[in-house]
Amino acid sequence: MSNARMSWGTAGLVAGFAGLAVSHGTAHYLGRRLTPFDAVAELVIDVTPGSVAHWFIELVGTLDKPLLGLIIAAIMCLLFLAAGRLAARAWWAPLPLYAAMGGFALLATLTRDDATRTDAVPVALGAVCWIAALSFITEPVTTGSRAAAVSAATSDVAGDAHAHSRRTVLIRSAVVTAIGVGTAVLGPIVGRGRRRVEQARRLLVLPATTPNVPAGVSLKGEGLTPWMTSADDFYLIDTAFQKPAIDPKTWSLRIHGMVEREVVLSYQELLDREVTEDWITLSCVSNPVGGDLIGNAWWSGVRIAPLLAEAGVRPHADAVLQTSQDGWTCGTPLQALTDDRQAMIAFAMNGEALPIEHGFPARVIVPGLYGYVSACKWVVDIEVTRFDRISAYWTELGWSEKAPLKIGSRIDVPRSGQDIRPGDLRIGGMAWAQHTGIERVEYAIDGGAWQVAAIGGITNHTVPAGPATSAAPTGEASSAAPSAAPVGKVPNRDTWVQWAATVTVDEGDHELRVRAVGADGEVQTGVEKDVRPDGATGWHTRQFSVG
Ligand SMILES: Nc1nc2c(c(=O)[nH]1)N[C@H]1C(S)=C(S)[C@@H](COP(=O)(O)O)O[C@H]1N2
Ligand SMILES: [Mo]
Repeated sequence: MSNARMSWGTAGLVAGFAGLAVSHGTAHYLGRRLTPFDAVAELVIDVTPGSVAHWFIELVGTLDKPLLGLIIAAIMCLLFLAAGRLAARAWWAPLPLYAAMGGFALLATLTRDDATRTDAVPVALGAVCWIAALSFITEPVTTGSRAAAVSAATSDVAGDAHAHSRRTVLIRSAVVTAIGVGTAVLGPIVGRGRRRVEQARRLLVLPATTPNVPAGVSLKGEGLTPWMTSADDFYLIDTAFQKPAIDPKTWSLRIHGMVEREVVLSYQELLDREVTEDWITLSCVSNPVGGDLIGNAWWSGVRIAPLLAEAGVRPHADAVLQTSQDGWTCGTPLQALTDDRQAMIAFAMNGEALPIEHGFPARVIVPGLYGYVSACKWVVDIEVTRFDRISAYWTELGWSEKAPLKIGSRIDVPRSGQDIRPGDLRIGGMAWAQHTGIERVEYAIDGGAWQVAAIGGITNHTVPAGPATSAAPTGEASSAAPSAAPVGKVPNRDTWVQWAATVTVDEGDHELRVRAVGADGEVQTGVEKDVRPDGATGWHTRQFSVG
């Protein structure tokens, strides 16, 4: 009996340490400062009262940290043993314990000052490993013991079955241990590549200017989304489980296909060309009505049109197939790359080298198109071709071949669940009509008439010339205008705008809805369509209660 308890406990230990090793390996692989284990130790240090810490350090001197590590490790051993024994009852019985341990590690990890969402990955993988490894190791016993129980009743084959499942358990434990040790050893080695690239990236001095958010684009209103999206807050969408870490020294871009002469650019050759910079809003086709898969940044790069002209595009070409270093592809209409818009090979975002996950060292940005047909990150190959000869990653999966970004608008305030009192209420959000520009934004309360909201930045007309100050605190349409941006550089044609208004609300339940009108007169449709196959439509509405 105690033997059986032993082996369940041992299985728990093996699975537990494998999970720890996997979290360790991934944390190092991802170049994190702390492993989840380290983070737990830091949290313990944080919450230990000063007097206790002082007493402990007096007692053990500089051994304090190793000893703390040992204590935590000992507690974890007990918990791993317990998890193993729980598994003897049912495969799911250890789950609450694992969830509690994983939850605690997550809390420890995410409360570090320098934590980012990436820090959650090692914790999650470690926890998944606990569950998977424990059920993998013990599966022969659970099935075997049932078989043994059955056969024991009829014959003496039971002993054999038992020995057999024991052997399988041993083999499986060895496999799990090997995976754990392998990850722990390989993670840091493979991860060094990414760290080297990150270092190279930080040392780069690029011909990119630091963005100046244009005067007047930001309206007053708590909870409004910042007009400029920081790189950290910029949504991330890609198919790469491990983001390509490309050394700019080894990067090159090849432009070929239906051209007179191939063009190949090294990173330095790209930087040496004429630089273009612009505010451009990028959105994902999967952004649902009211969603946040959209962001606005200051991009620095090299215009694609002159590059294509240099290559000499042959007649009958109508598309460009872009390929990333990790093999992702997208098809872009040639016209969007050769007309007057600022389609570029971008190397910087908000004045700094592209972050690795946003496409370092270079990606494509095309105003007016959804990301999946235009914004290839880690781009290495641009093939001039025809739509009838290519198929790209997402179009193969049933998304549209062509996908211009649809006019849209979103409510950010009031937030859901916001505490609202009767009286004046500030409402607002974002609106965009890419490569056309926003003419106006309208809102309606409780199905009433559409009202015109204030919009940030320069509006195309409707707004009389006013003093060059930032926007009106109350958000009257007429006072939300002025700034000194040169004509033709209106930061709204290719960017989103903030909209806001102040409304008076009385007690009870209300509904707010919003719609945008483009500079070409297009009124955002209220017809609701799903994101598939070429972008969602419909008015964003928000229910709120006042009381
Ligand atoms: N190499 C590569 N580039 C890619 C993708 C991808 O999966 N792989 N996803 C695209 C999609 S669907 C979008 S919406 C944008 C998102 O860019 P971001 O992650 O920098 O916001 O990148 C595009 N470029
Ligand atoms: Mo996307």
